[in-house]
Amino acid sequence: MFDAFTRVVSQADARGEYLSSSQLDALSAMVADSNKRMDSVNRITSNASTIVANAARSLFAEQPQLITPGGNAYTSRRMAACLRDMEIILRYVTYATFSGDGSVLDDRCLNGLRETYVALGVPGASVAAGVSKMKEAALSIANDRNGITPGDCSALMSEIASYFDRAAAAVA
Ligand code: PEB
Repeated sequence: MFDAFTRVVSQADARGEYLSSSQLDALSAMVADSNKRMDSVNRITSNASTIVANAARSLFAEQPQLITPGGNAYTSRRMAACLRDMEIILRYVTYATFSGDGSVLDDRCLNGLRETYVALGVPGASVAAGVSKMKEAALSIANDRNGITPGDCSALMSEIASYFDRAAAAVA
């Protein structure tokens, strides 16, 4: 599990080199913009249950076969497992965002998840659709211009989007 700093250190060490000035510049820019990162993580974290509930509601409205008999989210046990899975994925996206690196998401959440879903008969494409709904909701909350000092958050928003996309692609 890496963060933006340890990843660069590990790459430099593998080559037996000092950190390059471009690596230092990139990390320095990340530190300079770190309040944006913390605010985004805080906003997504504090709205997590809304993000999960709305994404799930919208997923089941679009794919009602999931919640009818025979559907993979039918029975409250499976519904609970589904909401829990979405919450777990969102939680790891917030860890990746905080660390500035996707390896925590890969190593601790996505690795083997597709195989788990295949074994359980959980439709991966439906999970991916749910993740993409969480992405839209999380980005609109993180990128809300109200109540903050306005600034350019485009790079951070595409980074956050990329973690959701990575999760969706891992199970689709
Ligand atoms: C992954 N999900 C399920 C299980 C596991 C995971 C290991 C089996 C054990 C259990 O039921 O608890 N666990 C989860 C995860 C991590 C982890 C991400 C990462 C660290 O440890 N069903 C649907 C929707 C979708 C869904 C499409 C979006 O119809 C999910 C939600 N996951 C779902 C369901 C089950 C499940 C289990 C319904 C239960 C399946 C079953 O028991 O039949």
